[in-house]
Amino acid sequence: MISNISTFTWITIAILSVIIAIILKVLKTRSKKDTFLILGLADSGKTSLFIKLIDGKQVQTHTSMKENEGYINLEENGEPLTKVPIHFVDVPGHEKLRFKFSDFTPITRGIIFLVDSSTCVKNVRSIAEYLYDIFSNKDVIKNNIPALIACNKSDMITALPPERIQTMLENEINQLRNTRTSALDHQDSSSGTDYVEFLGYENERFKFEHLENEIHFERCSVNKNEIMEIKSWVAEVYGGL
Ligand SMILES: Nc1nc2c(ncn2[C@@H]2O[C@H](COP(=O)(O)OP(=O)(O)OP(=O)(O)O)[C@@H](O)[C@H]2O)c(=O)[nH]1
Ligand SMILES: [Mg+2]
Repeated sequence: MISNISTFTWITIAILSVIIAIILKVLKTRSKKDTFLILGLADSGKTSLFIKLIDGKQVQTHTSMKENEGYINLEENGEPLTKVPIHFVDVPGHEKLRFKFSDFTPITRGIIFLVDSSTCVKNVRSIAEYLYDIFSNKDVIKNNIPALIACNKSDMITALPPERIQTMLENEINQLRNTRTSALDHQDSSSGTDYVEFLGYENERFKFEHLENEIHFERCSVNKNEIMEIKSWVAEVYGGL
């Protein structure tokens, strides 16, 4: 009888240990920050980039209604750039769908934000608003998530260079910061639920370099397969080979 009980106890302990080990492994995998997000307004080239990273092909894309995600082997001229495949998530840029990006920020290692360099003048407000939401996201702040602002469609004759885009966005975010924070000043603050993150330094015009997060601007053209800067940046942030 005694030996039966102890056998039963041992089996129970063994089963429980296996279950606990599995739970811990799942939790660890879930909290691993190894995802790269591909964000940006609709039509900026996110899905084109996602597909190009997978197989180097250029395909006709349509506006996305849901995320594309997958593990991709990053390589250049047949040479791997990282030891393991990288998890990428392309989040649709449609205004009503883009908020989904925050579902992934707890597991995000880096953000690739695509800008259409040929239409960014007319879209500057929307781009700045999206960037404001990203850089005030609590995970992006807490985990100091780096971002690459990839100025796409550089093949277009109307494309602006990254330096011009950076200055234009800094000016726009500066204005947006004033509007967002002053709108709050005029609200009844008794509810205490509204909170707007103040980006950058107080009493100084906004600059990307004032953020804690590392931010780079690069030009690229997904259609012309000029995406080496994006791949190298991902490999560098991930830790390379
Ligand atoms: N000229 C040029 N066109 C590009 C480039 N990259 C993408 N495009 C085109 O831009 C259009 C939109 O590309 P998508 O990849 O579907 O854009 P998206 O960002 O996924 O858009 P949503 O899914 O609506 O958020 C397509 O017609 C692409 O062929 C580029 O480097 N140069
Ligand atoms: Mg898309």
